[in-house]
Amino acid sequence: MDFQDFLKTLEAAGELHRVKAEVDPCLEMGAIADRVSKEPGGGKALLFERPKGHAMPVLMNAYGSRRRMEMALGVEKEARGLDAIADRIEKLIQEAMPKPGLGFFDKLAKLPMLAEVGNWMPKTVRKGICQEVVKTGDQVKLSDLPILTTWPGDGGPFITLGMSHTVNKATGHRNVGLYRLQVYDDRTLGFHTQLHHDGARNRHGYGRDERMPVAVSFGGDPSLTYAATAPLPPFLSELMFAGFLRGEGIEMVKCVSHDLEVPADSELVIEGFVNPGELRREGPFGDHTGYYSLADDYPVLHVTAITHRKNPVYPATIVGRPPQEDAWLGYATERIFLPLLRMVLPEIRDMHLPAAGGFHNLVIVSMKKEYPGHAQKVMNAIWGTGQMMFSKAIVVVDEDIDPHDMNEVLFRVTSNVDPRRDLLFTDGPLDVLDHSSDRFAFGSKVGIDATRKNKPFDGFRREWPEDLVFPEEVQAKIAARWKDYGF
Ligand SMILES: Cc1cc2nc3c(=O)[nH]c(=O)nc-3n(C[C@H](O)[C@H](O)[C@H](O)COP(=O)(O)O)c2cc1C
Ligand SMILES: [Mn+2]
Repeated sequence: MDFQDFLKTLEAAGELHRVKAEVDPCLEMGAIADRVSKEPGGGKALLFERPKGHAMPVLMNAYGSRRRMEMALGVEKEARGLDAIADRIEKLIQEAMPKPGLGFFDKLAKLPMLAEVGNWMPKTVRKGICQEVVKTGDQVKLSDLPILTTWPGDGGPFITLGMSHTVNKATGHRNVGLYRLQVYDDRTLGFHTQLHHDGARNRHGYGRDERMPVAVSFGGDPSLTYAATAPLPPFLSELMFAGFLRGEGIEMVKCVSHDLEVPADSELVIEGFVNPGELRREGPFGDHTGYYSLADDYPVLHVTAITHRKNPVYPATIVGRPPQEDAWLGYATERIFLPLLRMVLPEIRDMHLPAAGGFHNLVIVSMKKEYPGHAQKVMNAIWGTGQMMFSKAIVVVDEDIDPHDMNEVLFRVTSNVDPRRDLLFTDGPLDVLDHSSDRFAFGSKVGIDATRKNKPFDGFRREWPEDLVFPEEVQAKIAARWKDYGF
């Protein structure tokens, strides 16, 4: 599926609203998308047909609902929706586990899904629609693109839904990450690769006099846009992960001004180089923390070419006070990454990253507690796992509690917790966008053990009261007689 197929699918499903009036990409578009994405359920996708001063239409809020996120990842017809992807991953993990008593070839024969891995790899092709129009040299003008200024205090216009392709020089691994890019002028962009992300790590692999090639692609199969936001470990390629999600490898074509490859069916590609050591003030930017992230020094991307298909659609998003479109990208991650987390923490039942916590600030997990310190062990493990290291507050509830039911979670936190006993304080890395800590990217964290303290190993000296539950026969009786009561 290319991006315009996705657009058609959205429209056929009644998920697209076309805005035919002229709309200014400076503030007006962002304000509309902010309001629509905050409607219950996330509102519709928005196609701005007439961006002021530009011919290229703009698509926003494309991923901004559960249904559209499911459509983007091809699971809208699955009963378990995004959890169907988690199920596939769980099955893969089980298949990959060594089975006792089987010989090597038996084992291979029993791995139908692992045999598919080859199909998920990206493939190189000679031509792509993303190069139907090629602009190099003096023809390169970022101002030709309908790039949004989303918030009034922003340092300028920002590209918000471009996927940055880089290569790790040491390993040859390709990385695709979704990073914002600030427009300085017609051929210069800020390259906002945050400290902890692979994009930043890749930059450090280039020598003192080596320019790092970068390509920023837009659109193509929506599964790659999601994969570019997913917290994959550096060795796991986003291209391959997107191939897994869509069941087929992505076709890649070589750039026109350097050797990187980009998805052949991209709407639009910006090619360029990052010079060694060159930094420039980037930001401020109204961010998904719900605040302006502070201006700081970041690498600069010098644009060498812009290529696009004949009638491209420009994809954009706005980030700001949650909930917004990106909450649904985060929701996909919550569902898809649960089985991976459970590989190392099988005691975890379920997990919830509430949108209000902006992905990192609040993690709620339900777990089966089996030994002294078990809830604290889970907290510490989460603080030691990939991008979950940023979690500022972790709430642990018992296995029978639904972590998505916020009323239930608050009930357990406020009633089960003895603050001096059940709060665990620690320090560690914070997301670079966090503003609450006095120090950059470092601060304190809290774990809240809201489990019942009724196990012998809890060392609780008084009696722990039981939950209030009516006997099943009484519940069945009143259900059967509900009409008799005049309801
Ligand atoms: C809408 C949106 C905007 C983002 N902007 C940035 C950004 O400007 N810089 C950044 O480093 N990460 C940004 N991220 C987060 C990264 O995309 C995410 O952490 C990803 O896993 C990083 O991948 P990497 O480790 O391969 O670089 C953004 C995420 C979303 C959903
Ligand atoms: Mn990565």
